[in-house]
Amino acid sequence: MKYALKLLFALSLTSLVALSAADAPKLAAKPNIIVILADDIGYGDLSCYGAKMVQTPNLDRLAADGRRFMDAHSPAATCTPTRRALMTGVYSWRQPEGCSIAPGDAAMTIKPGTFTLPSMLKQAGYTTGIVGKWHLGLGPDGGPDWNGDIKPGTLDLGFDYSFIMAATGDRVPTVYIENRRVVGLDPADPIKVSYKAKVGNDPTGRENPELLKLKHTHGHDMTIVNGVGRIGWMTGGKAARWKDEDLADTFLKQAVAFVERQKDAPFFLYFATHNIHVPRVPNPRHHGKSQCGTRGDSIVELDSAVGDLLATLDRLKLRDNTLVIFSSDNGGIMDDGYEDVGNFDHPCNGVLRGYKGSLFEGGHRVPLITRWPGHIKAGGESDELVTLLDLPASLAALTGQTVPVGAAIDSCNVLPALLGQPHDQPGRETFVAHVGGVAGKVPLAIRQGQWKLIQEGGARRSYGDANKSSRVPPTAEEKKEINKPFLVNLAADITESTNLASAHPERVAEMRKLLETVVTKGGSQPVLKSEIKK
Ligand SMILES: [Ca+2]
Repeated sequence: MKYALKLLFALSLTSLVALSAADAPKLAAKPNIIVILADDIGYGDLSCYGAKMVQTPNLDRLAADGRRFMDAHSPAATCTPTRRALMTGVYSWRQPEGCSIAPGDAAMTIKPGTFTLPSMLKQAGYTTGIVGKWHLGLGPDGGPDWNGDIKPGTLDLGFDYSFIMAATGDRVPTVYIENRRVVGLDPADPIKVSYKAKVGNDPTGRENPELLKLKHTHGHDMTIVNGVGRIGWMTGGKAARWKDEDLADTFLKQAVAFVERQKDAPFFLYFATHNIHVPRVPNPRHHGKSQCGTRGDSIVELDSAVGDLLATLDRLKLRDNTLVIFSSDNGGIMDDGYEDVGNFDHPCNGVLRGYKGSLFEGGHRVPLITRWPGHIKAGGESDELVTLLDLPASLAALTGQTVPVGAAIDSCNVLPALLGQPHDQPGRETFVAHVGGVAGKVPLAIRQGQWKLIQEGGARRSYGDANKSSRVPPTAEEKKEINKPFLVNLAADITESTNLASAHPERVAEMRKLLETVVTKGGSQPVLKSEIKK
Protein backbone atom coordinates (compact mmCIF):
# COMPACT_ATOMS: atom_id res chain seq x y z
CA MET A 1 0.00 0.00 0.00
CA LYS A 2 2.80 2.28 1.01
CA TYR A 3 4.57 1.40 -2.22
CA ALA A 4 1.41 2.06 -4.23
CA LEU A 5 1.07 5.48 -2.66
CA LYS A 6 4.70 6.22 -3.43
CA LEU A 7 4.15 5.10 -7.01
CA LEU A 8 1.06 7.27 -7.28
CA PHE A 9 3.04 10.19 -5.89
CA ALA A 10 5.87 9.56 -8.34
CA LEU A 11 3.38 9.36 -11.20
CA SER A 12 1.72 12.60 -10.18
CA LEU A 13 5.16 14.22 -10.01
CA THR A 14 5.86 12.96 -13.51
CA SER A 15 2.62 14.43 -14.75
CA LEU A 16 3.48 17.70 -13.03
CA VAL A 17 6.81 17.72 -14.81
CA ALA A 18 5.03 16.94 -18.06
CA LEU A 19 2.57 19.73 -17.36
CA SER A 20 5.30 22.27 -16.75
CA ALA A 21 7.09 21.13 -19.90
CA ALA A 22 3.87 21.66 -21.84
CA ASP A 23 3.50 25.04 -20.19
CA ALA A 24 7.07 26.01 -20.99
CA PRO A 25 6.34 28.18 -24.02
CA LYS A 26 3.71 30.06 -22.00
CA LEU A 27 6.14 30.44 -19.11
CA ALA A 28 8.83 31.74 -21.44
CA ALA A 29 6.40 34.47 -22.51
CA LYS A 30 6.62 35.86 -19.01
CA PRO A 31 9.02 38.77 -19.22
CA ASN A 32 12.21 38.79 -17.26
CA ILE A 33 11.95 41.46 -14.57
CA ILE A 34 14.80 43.67 -13.44
CA VAL A 35 14.20 46.12 -10.61
CA ILE A 36 17.08 48.56 -10.39
CA LEU A 37 16.90 50.34 -7.07
CA ALA A 38 19.34 53.22 -6.83
CA ASP A 39 20.24 54.65 -3.44
CA ASP A 40 19.54 58.26 -2.44
CA ILE A 41 18.92 59.41 -6.03
CA GLY A 42 16.73 62.50 -5.90
CA TYR A 43 13.96 63.77 -8.15
CA GLY A 44 16.40 66.22 -9.77
CA ASP A 45 19.47 63.99 -10.01
CA LEU A 46 19.00 62.59 -13.53
CA SER A 47 19.18 64.63 -16.71
CA CYS A 48 15.86 63.08 -17.82
CA TYR A 49 14.38 64.68 -14.68
CA GLY A 50 15.98 68.05 -15.34
CA ALA A 51 19.51 67.78 -13.90
CA LYS A 52 21.88 70.19 -15.63
CA MET A 53 25.23 69.60 -13.95
CA VAL A 54 25.28 65.86 -14.45
CA GLN A 55 24.35 63.90 -17.55
CA THR A 56 22.77 60.44 -17.36
CA PRO A 57 22.55 59.34 -21.02
CA ASN A 58 21.77 55.69 -20.27
CA LEU A 59 18.91 56.45 -17.90
CA ASP A 60 17.71 59.13 -20.30
CA ARG A 61 17.57 56.50 -23.04
CA LEU A 62 15.72 54.12 -20.72
CA ALA A 63 13.15 56.86 -20.13
CA ALA A 64 12.97 57.72 -23.85
CA ASP A 65 12.35 54.06 -24.68
CA GLY A 66 9.92 53.61 -21.80
CA ARG A 67 7.77 55.55 -19.37
CA ARG A 68 8.75 58.23 -16.87
CA PHE A 69 6.74 58.78 -13.68
CA MET A 70 6.41 62.22 -12.13
CA ASP A 71 4.43 61.29 -8.99
CA ALA A 72 6.23 58.11 -7.89
CA HIS A 73 7.21 57.59 -4.27
CA SER A 74 9.53 55.50 -2.18
CA PRO A 75 7.47 54.05 0.69
CA ALA A 76 9.75 55.83 3.16
CA ALA A 77 12.30 58.63 3.11
CA THR A 78 15.13 56.37 4.32
CA CYS A 79 16.68 53.07 3.17
CA THR A 80 15.58 50.24 5.45
CA PRO A 81 11.85 51.00 5.74
CA THR A 82 11.57 51.55 1.98
CA ARG A 83 13.34 48.30 1.16
CA ARG A 84 11.26 46.35 3.67
CA ALA A 85 8.05 47.73 2.17
CA LEU A 86 9.26 46.98 -1.36
CA MET A 87 9.97 43.36 -0.40
CA THR A 88 6.76 42.77 1.58
CA GLY A 89 4.13 45.19 0.21
CA VAL A 90 3.48 46.31 3.78
CA TYR A 91 4.20 49.78 5.14
CA SER A 92 7.19 49.59 7.48
CA TRP A 93 5.50 51.81 10.07
CA ARG A 94 3.18 48.88 10.81
CA GLN A 95 5.81 46.88 12.69
CA PRO A 96 8.95 47.60 14.70
CA GLU A 97 11.29 45.29 12.76
CA GLY A 98 12.84 47.24 9.92
CA CYS A 99 10.82 50.38 10.58
CA SER A 100 13.97 52.51 10.86
CA ILE A 101 17.51 52.57 9.47
CA ALA A 102 19.04 49.28 10.67
CA PRO A 103 22.52 48.90 12.15
CA GLY A 104 24.95 46.84 10.08
CA ASP A 105 24.75 43.90 12.50
CA ALA A 106 20.94 43.84 12.81
CA ALA A 107 19.11 40.52 12.85
CA MET A 108 16.94 39.81 9.80
CA THR A 109 13.90 42.08 9.88
CA ILE A 110 11.66 39.87 7.71
CA LYS A 111 10.69 36.46 9.03
CA PRO A 112 11.24 33.51 6.68
CA GLY A 113 7.85 32.41 5.36
CA THR A 114 6.66 35.97 4.89
CA PHE A 115 5.11 36.72 1.49
CA THR A 116 7.76 38.65 -0.42
CA LEU A 117 8.22 39.95 -3.94
CA PRO A 118 10.93 37.35 -4.72
CA SER A 119 9.01 34.46 -3.12
CA MET A 120 5.94 35.38 -5.17
CA LEU A 121 7.96 35.52 -8.40
CA LYS A 122 9.69 32.25 -7.53
CA GLN A 123 6.22 30.76 -7.19
CA ALA A 124 5.47 32.14 -10.64
CA GLY A 125 8.39 30.15 -12.07
CA TYR A 126 11.07 32.80 -12.01
CA THR A 127 14.67 32.30 -10.94
CA THR A 128 15.28 35.12 -8.52
CA GLY A 129 18.44 36.99 -7.64
CA ILE A 130 19.55 39.94 -5.56
CA VAL A 131 22.74 41.84 -6.17
CA GLY A 132 23.73 44.91 -4.17
CA LYS A 133 22.61 46.54 -0.99
CA TRP A 134 20.34 44.62 1.38
CA HIS A 135 20.10 46.61 4.63
CA LEU A 136 17.25 44.56 6.09
CA GLY A 137 19.28 42.64 8.65
CA LEU A 138 20.65 39.10 8.54
CA GLY A 139 20.80 36.16 10.89
CA PRO A 140 18.87 35.26 14.04
CA ASP A 141 18.20 37.46 17.06
CA GLY A 142 21.53 38.88 18.14
CA GLY A 143 22.71 39.21 14.54
CA PRO A 144 24.59 37.07 12.06
CA ASP A 145 27.64 34.85 12.44
CA TRP A 146 29.95 36.63 10.01
CA ASN A 147 32.42 33.74 10.14
CA GLY A 148 29.98 30.91 9.47
CA ASP A 149 26.74 30.35 7.60
CA ILE A 150 24.71 33.56 7.62
CA LYS A 151 21.22 32.27 8.22
CA PRO A 152 18.42 33.26 7.94
CA GLY A 153 19.21 35.53 5.03
CA THR A 154 18.06 36.56 1.59
CA LEU A 155 17.93 32.91 0.44
CA ASP A 156 15.22 32.29 3.04
CA LEU A 157 12.97 35.01 1.60
CA GLY A 158 12.65 33.72 -1.94
CA PHE A 159 15.96 34.59 -3.57
CA ASP A 160 17.73 31.77 -5.40
CA TYR A 161 20.98 33.73 -5.62
CA SER A 162 22.35 36.52 -3.51
CA PHE A 163 25.43 38.75 -3.69
CA ILE A 164 25.04 41.60 -1.23
CA MET A 165 26.48 44.00 1.26
CA ALA A 166 24.75 43.53 4.61
CA ALA A 167 23.82 47.15 5.18
CA THR A 168 25.40 50.24 3.59
CA GLY A 169 28.80 51.43 2.47
CA ASP A 170 29.20 53.57 5.55
CA ARG A 171 28.48 50.74 7.98
CA VAL A 172 30.66 47.81 9.01
CA PRO A 173 31.25 45.03 8.13
CA THR A 174 32.67 46.23 4.81
CA VAL A 175 32.49 42.84 3.09
CA TYR A 176 30.50 41.13 0.37
CA ILE A 177 28.26 38.18 1.17
CA GLU A 178 27.57 35.61 -1.54
CA ASN A 179 24.63 33.40 -0.63
CA ARG A 180 25.40 32.49 3.00
CA ARG A 181 29.10 33.30 3.21
CA VAL A 182 31.38 36.30 3.43
CA VAL A 183 33.39 36.37 0.20
CA GLY A 184 37.15 35.84 0.52
CA LEU A 185 37.18 35.45 4.28
CA ASP A 186 40.37 34.00 5.77
CA PRO A 187 39.29 31.73 8.64
CA ALA A 188 42.53 32.65 10.43
CA ASP A 189 41.39 36.29 10.50
CA PRO A 190 37.80 36.15 11.78
CA ILE A 191 35.48 39.16 11.60
CA LYS A 192 34.22 40.78 14.76
CA VAL A 193 31.69 43.60 14.61
CA SER A 194 30.15 45.83 17.26
CA TYR A 195 27.89 48.85 17.22
CA LYS A 196 28.27 49.33 20.97
CA ALA A 197 32.01 49.50 21.68
CA LYS A 198 35.33 49.35 19.91
CA VAL A 199 36.56 45.86 19.02
CA GLY A 200 40.19 45.10 18.10
CA ASN A 201 42.89 47.64 17.39
CA ASP A 202 42.01 48.98 13.98
CA PRO A 203 42.42 52.76 13.82
CA THR A 204 39.27 54.87 14.00
CA GLY A 205 38.35 58.18 12.44
CA ARG A 206 37.98 59.63 15.90
CA GLU A 207 41.46 58.59 17.08
CA ASN A 208 43.42 58.72 13.83
CA PRO A 209 41.88 61.36 11.56
CA GLU A 210 45.25 61.73 9.80
CA LEU A 211 44.68 58.30 8.22
CA LEU A 212 41.47 59.36 6.46
CA LYS A 213 41.43 59.91 2.70
CA LEU A 214 37.78 60.96 2.89
CA LYS A 215 36.87 63.01 5.94
CA HIS A 216 33.54 62.78 7.73
CA THR A 217 31.37 65.80 8.47
CA HIS A 218 29.37 64.15 11.25
CA GLY A 219 29.33 60.63 12.71
CA HIS A 220 31.22 58.07 10.61
CA ASP A 221 34.26 58.30 12.90
CA MET A 222 34.60 54.69 13.95
CA THR A 223 36.70 51.93 12.29
CA ILE A 224 38.67 53.16 9.28
CA VAL A 225 38.46 50.87 6.26
CA ASN A 226 40.13 51.85 2.99
CA GLY A 227 40.85 55.33 4.36
CA VAL A 228 37.19 55.97 5.21
CA GLY A 229 35.74 56.12 8.73
CA ARG A 230 32.57 54.06 9.18
CA ILE A 231 29.59 53.72 11.50
CA GLY A 232 30.38 50.83 13.85
CA TRP A 233 33.56 49.02 14.78
CA MET A 234 35.07 45.97 13.13
CA THR A 235 38.23 43.95 13.28
CA GLY A 236 39.49 41.02 11.23
CA GLY A 237 38.36 39.97 7.76
CA LYS A 238 41.18 42.04 6.22
CA ALA A 239 41.34 39.99 3.01
CA ALA A 240 37.56 40.19 2.56
CA ARG A 241 37.15 43.96 2.89
CA TRP A 242 35.92 45.80 -0.16
CA LYS A 243 37.49 48.76 -1.88
CA ASP A 244 34.85 51.46 -2.19
CA GLU A 245 36.23 52.39 -5.62
CA ASP A 246 35.28 48.91 -6.88
CA LEU A 247 31.80 48.56 -5.33
CA ALA A 248 29.83 49.59 -8.42
CA ASP A 249 31.94 47.44 -10.76
CA THR A 250 31.73 44.42 -8.46
CA PHE A 251 27.96 44.58 -8.17
CA LEU A 252 27.59 45.19 -11.91
CA LYS A 253 29.77 42.18 -12.69
CA GLN A 254 27.60 39.97 -10.48
CA ALA A 255 24.37 41.35 -11.96
CA VAL A 256 25.62 40.71 -15.50
CA ALA A 257 26.78 37.20 -14.55
CA PHE A 258 23.35 36.43 -13.07
CA VAL A 259 21.59 37.57 -16.26
CA GLU A 260 23.99 35.53 -18.40
CA ARG A 261 23.38 32.42 -16.28
CA GLN A 262 19.60 32.82 -16.32
CA LYS A 263 19.11 34.04 -19.89
CA ASP A 264 17.19 30.96 -21.08
CA ALA A 265 14.30 31.09 -18.58
CA PRO A 266 12.37 33.84 -16.80
CA PHE A 267 14.40 35.61 -14.16
CA PHE A 268 13.86 38.34 -11.61
CA LEU A 269 16.87 40.44 -10.69
CA TYR A 270 16.74 42.92 -7.84
CA PHE A 271 19.76 45.07 -8.61
CA ALA A 272 20.12 47.32 -5.58
CA THR A 273 23.02 49.56 -6.50
CA HIS A 274 24.99 51.31 -3.79
CA ASN A 275 25.32 54.49 -5.82
CA ILE A 276 24.95 57.17 -4.71
CA HIS A 277 24.85 56.43 -0.98
CA VAL A 278 27.74 57.72 1.14
CA PRO A 279 30.64 57.33 1.24
CA ARG A 280 30.65 58.45 -2.37
CA VAL A 281 33.90 57.01 -3.69
CA PRO A 282 33.39 56.48 -7.42
CA ASN A 283 35.98 54.62 -9.44
CA PRO A 284 38.74 57.00 -10.63
CA ARG A 285 37.62 56.58 -14.26
CA HIS A 286 34.48 58.58 -13.39
CA HIS A 287 36.31 61.41 -11.65
CA GLY A 288 35.42 64.80 -13.04
CA LYS A 289 32.77 63.37 -15.38
CA SER A 290 30.05 65.55 -13.87
CA GLN A 291 30.02 69.28 -13.25
CA CYS A 292 29.01 68.87 -9.62
CA GLY A 293 31.82 67.07 -7.86
CA THR A 294 32.12 63.63 -6.35
CA ARG A 295 28.41 63.24 -5.70
CA GLY A 296 27.74 63.99 -9.38
CA ASP A 297 30.53 61.60 -10.45
CA SER A 298 28.80 58.90 -8.40
CA ILE A 299 25.61 59.54 -10.41
CA VAL A 300 27.68 59.11 -13.59
CA GLU A 301 28.93 55.80 -12.17
CA LEU A 302 25.34 54.69 -11.53
CA ASP A 303 24.33 55.66 -15.06
CA SER A 304 27.29 53.81 -16.51
CA ALA A 305 26.40 50.62 -14.58
CA VAL A 306 22.78 50.83 -15.75
CA GLY A 307 24.06 51.31 -19.31
CA ASP A 308 26.25 48.20 -19.06
CA LEU A 309 23.41 46.10 -17.66
CA LEU A 310 21.07 47.25 -20.44
CA ALA A 311 23.79 46.51 -23.00
CA THR A 312 23.93 42.98 -21.58
CA LEU A 313 20.21 42.59 -22.30
CA ASP A 314 20.84 43.77 -25.87
CA ARG A 315 23.81 41.43 -26.32
CA LEU A 316 21.81 38.44 -25.07
CA LYS A 317 18.76 39.49 -27.12
CA LEU A 318 16.70 39.83 -23.95
CA ARG A 319 15.77 43.46 -24.39
CA ASP A 320 12.29 42.88 -25.78
CA ASN A 321 11.44 40.25 -23.21
CA THR A 322 12.56 42.14 -20.12
CA LEU A 323 10.58 44.59 -18.03
CA VAL A 324 13.03 47.04 -16.48
CA ILE A 325 11.95 49.18 -13.55
CA PHE A 326 14.33 51.84 -12.28
CA SER A 327 13.79 53.89 -9.14
CA SER A 328 15.38 55.16 -5.93
CA ASP A 329 14.90 54.14 -2.30
CA ASN A 330 14.43 57.72 -1.05
CA GLY A 331 15.02 61.30 -2.08
CA GLY A 332 18.36 62.97 -2.61
CA ILE A 333 20.62 64.48 0.01
CA MET A 334 23.80 66.47 -0.32
CA ASP A 335 25.95 66.25 2.86
CA ASP A 336 25.09 62.90 4.44
CA GLY A 337 28.15 62.61 6.64
CA TYR A 338 31.27 62.94 4.47
CA GLU A 339 33.11 65.60 2.52
CA ASP A 340 32.01 64.03 -0.76
CA VAL A 341 29.69 66.78 -1.89
CA GLY A 342 31.50 70.05 -2.66
CA ASN A 343 29.83 73.37 -3.07
CA PHE A 344 27.71 73.11 -6.19
CA ASP A 345 24.38 74.59 -7.11
CA HIS A 346 22.84 71.22 -8.00
CA PRO A 347 19.23 70.89 -6.80
CA CYS A 348 19.25 67.13 -6.14
CA ASN A 349 15.48 67.05 -5.66
CA GLY A 350 14.65 69.55 -8.39
CA VAL A 351 12.05 72.03 -7.22
CA LEU A 352 10.91 69.82 -4.35
CA ARG A 353 11.27 70.86 -0.74
CA GLY A 354 13.31 68.74 1.66
CA TYR A 355 15.82 65.93 1.39
CA LYS A 356 16.24 62.26 2.27
CA GLY A 357 14.75 61.83 5.73
CA SER A 358 11.96 64.37 5.16
CA LEU A 359 8.19 64.03 4.85
CA PHE A 360 8.31 66.90 2.36
CA GLU A 361 8.27 65.68 -1.25
CA GLY A 362 12.07 65.85 -1.54
CA GLY A 363 12.27 62.98 0.92
CA HIS A 364 10.20 60.46 -1.02
CA ARG A 365 9.06 61.63 -4.48
CA VAL A 366 11.61 59.84 -6.64
CA PRO A 367 12.38 59.09 -10.27
CA LEU A 368 10.68 55.97 -11.60
CA ILE A 369 11.15 54.63 -15.11
CA THR A 370 9.64 51.51 -16.68
CA ARG A 371 10.65 49.94 -20.01
CA TRP A 372 9.31 46.89 -21.80
CA PRO A 373 9.64 47.26 -25.57
CA GLY A 374 6.45 46.42 -27.42
CA HIS A 375 4.37 46.62 -24.24
CA ILE A 376 5.18 50.07 -22.87
CA LYS A 377 4.92 52.91 -25.35
CA ALA A 378 8.22 54.73 -25.77
CA GLY A 379 8.56 58.25 -24.44
CA GLY A 380 5.50 58.11 -22.17
CA GLU A 381 5.05 60.18 -19.07
CA SER A 382 2.70 59.56 -16.16
CA ASP A 383 1.29 61.77 -13.43
CA GLU A 384 -0.36 58.84 -11.66
CA LEU A 385 0.39 58.23 -7.99
CA VAL A 386 2.46 55.05 -7.71
CA THR A 387 4.85 53.75 -5.06
CA LEU A 388 7.50 51.05 -4.78
CA LEU A 389 5.18 49.47 -2.22
CA ASP A 390 3.01 48.57 -5.21
CA LEU A 391 5.48 46.30 -6.96
CA PRO A 392 4.45 43.04 -5.19
CA ALA A 393 0.75 43.39 -6.14
CA SER A 394 1.49 44.81 -9.60
CA LEU A 395 4.03 42.14 -10.53
CA ALA A 396 1.73 39.47 -9.10
CA ALA A 397 -0.93 40.74 -11.52
CA LEU A 398 1.59 40.69 -14.37
CA THR A 399 2.67 37.11 -13.71
CA GLY A 400 -0.77 35.72 -12.90
CA GLN A 401 -0.11 35.20 -9.21
CA THR A 402 -2.65 35.66 -6.43
CA VAL A 403 -1.63 37.65 -3.40
CA PRO A 404 -2.74 35.58 -0.39
CA VAL A 405 -5.29 37.15 1.94
CA GLY A 406 -3.50 39.10 4.62
CA ALA A 407 -0.25 39.43 2.64
CA ALA A 408 1.14 42.59 1.03
CA ILE A 409 -1.81 44.44 2.54
CA ASP A 410 -0.66 47.90 1.46
CA SER A 411 0.42 46.94 -2.04
CA CYS A 412 -1.79 48.24 -4.80
CA ASN A 413 -1.99 46.83 -8.31
CA VAL A 414 -0.89 49.78 -10.42
CA LEU A 415 0.24 47.58 -13.33
CA PRO A 416 -1.84 49.46 -15.94
CA ALA A 417 -0.15 52.68 -14.84
CA LEU A 418 3.31 51.09 -14.87
CA LEU A 419 2.73 49.75 -18.39
CA GLY A 420 0.90 52.86 -19.59
CA GLN A 421 -2.14 50.87 -20.64
CA PRO A 422 -5.58 52.47 -20.85
CA HIS A 423 -7.47 51.64 -17.68
CA ASP A 424 -10.29 52.74 -15.48
CA GLN A 425 -8.90 51.28 -12.27
CA PRO A 426 -8.75 53.76 -9.46
CA GLY A 427 -5.12 52.79 -8.79
CA ARG A 428 -3.62 54.33 -5.72
CA GLU A 429 -5.68 57.05 -4.08
CA THR A 430 -3.80 57.46 -0.83
CA PHE A 431 -0.20 57.13 0.20
CA VAL A 432 1.32 57.40 3.67
CA ALA A 433 4.88 58.75 3.71
CA HIS A 434 7.23 57.81 6.50
CA VAL A 435 10.79 58.55 7.63
CA GLY A 436 11.30 55.87 10.29
CA GLY A 437 9.68 54.45 13.42
CA VAL A 438 6.23 53.00 14.04
CA ALA A 439 2.87 54.72 13.55
CA GLY A 440 1.63 56.52 16.62
CA LYS A 441 5.17 57.29 17.77
CA VAL A 442 6.42 59.28 14.79
CA PRO A 443 4.81 61.78 12.45
CA LEU A 444 3.52 60.49 9.11
CA ALA A 445 2.23 62.27 6.01
CA ILE A 446 -0.81 61.28 3.97
CA ARG A 447 -1.81 61.98 0.39
CA GLN A 448 -5.44 62.23 -0.67
CA GLY A 449 -5.46 63.09 -4.35
CA GLN A 450 -3.27 66.15 -4.63
CA TRP A 451 -3.82 67.16 -1.01
CA LYS A 452 -1.16 66.24 1.50
CA LEU A 453 -1.11 66.49 5.28
CA ILE A 454 2.07 66.19 7.35
CA GLN A 455 1.42 65.42 11.00
CA GLU A 456 2.74 67.64 13.78
CA GLY A 457 6.50 67.32 14.21
CA GLY A 458 7.02 66.12 10.64
CA ALA A 459 7.57 69.31 8.65
CA ARG A 460 11.35 68.92 8.69
CA ARG A 461 13.81 69.44 5.89
CA SER A 462 15.61 66.20 6.61
CA TYR A 463 15.99 63.63 9.37
CA GLY A 464 17.39 64.35 12.82
CA ASP A 465 18.05 67.97 13.44
CA ALA A 466 16.82 68.91 9.98
CA ASN A 467 19.98 70.74 8.99
CA LYS A 468 22.40 68.02 7.94
CA SER A 469 21.49 68.11 4.29
CA SER A 470 22.29 71.70 3.57
CA ARG A 471 24.43 72.69 6.56
CA VAL A 472 21.99 75.56 6.94
CA PRO A 473 20.20 75.58 10.29
CA PRO A 474 16.40 75.65 10.22
CA THR A 475 15.00 79.15 10.06
CA ALA A 476 12.86 80.52 12.89
CA GLU A 477 9.84 80.06 10.62
CA GLU A 478 10.75 76.40 9.96
CA LYS A 479 11.17 75.77 13.68
CA LYS A 480 7.67 77.12 14.32
CA GLU A 481 6.26 75.05 11.46
CA ILE A 482 7.71 71.78 12.71
CA ASN A 483 5.23 71.47 15.55
CA LYS A 484 2.15 72.30 13.48
CA PRO A 485 0.21 70.14 11.03
CA PHE A 486 1.28 71.06 7.50
CA LEU A 487 -1.32 71.00 4.72
CA VAL A 488 -0.61 71.59 1.08
CA ASN A 489 -2.29 71.18 -2.30
CA LEU A 490 0.49 69.80 -4.50
CA ALA A 491 -1.40 70.63 -7.69
CA ALA A 492 -1.00 74.32 -6.88
CA ASP A 493 2.11 74.24 -4.72
CA ILE A 494 4.55 71.48 -5.65
CA THR A 495 7.33 73.22 -3.71
CA GLU A 496 5.26 73.02 -0.48
CA SER A 497 5.89 76.69 0.19
CA THR A 498 2.67 77.53 2.02
CA ASN A 499 1.02 75.78 4.94
CA LEU A 500 -2.75 75.82 4.36
CA ALA A 501 -3.62 73.98 7.60
CA SER A 502 -5.11 76.99 9.40
CA ALA A 503 -7.05 78.01 6.28
CA HIS A 504 -8.62 74.53 5.86
CA PRO A 505 -9.27 73.05 9.31
CA GLU A 506 -12.05 70.77 7.99
CA ARG A 507 -9.71 69.21 5.43
CA VAL A 508 -7.08 68.72 8.12
CA ALA A 509 -9.66 66.93 10.26
CA GLU A 510 -10.83 64.78 7.34
CA MET A 511 -7.30 63.77 6.38
CA ARG A 512 -6.41 63.00 9.99
CA LYS A 513 -9.37 60.64 10.05
CA LEU A 514 -8.30 59.06 6.77
CA LEU A 515 -4.79 58.53 8.13
CA GLU A 516 -6.22 56.98 11.28
CA THR A 517 -8.29 54.59 9.12
CA VAL A 518 -5.30 53.54 7.00
CA VAL A 519 -3.15 53.04 10.10
CA THR A 520 -5.69 51.06 12.13
CA LYS A 521 -7.63 49.18 9.47
CA GLY A 522 -4.81 48.42 7.03
CA GLY A 523 -5.31 47.04 3.52
CA SER A 524 -6.49 50.43 2.41
CA GLN A 525 -6.06 49.94 -1.28
CA PRO A 526 -9.36 49.52 -3.13
CA VAL A 527 -7.89 47.77 -6.14
CA LEU A 528 -6.03 45.26 -4.04
CA LYS A 529 -9.06 44.63 -1.88
CA SER A 530 -11.21 43.82 -4.88
CA GLU A 531 -8.53 41.53 -6.25
CA ILE A 532 -8.01 39.49 -3.13
CA LYS A 533 -9.81 36.24 -3.75
CA LYS A 534 -11.77 35.42 -0.63
CA1 LIG B 1 18.80 55.33 0.63
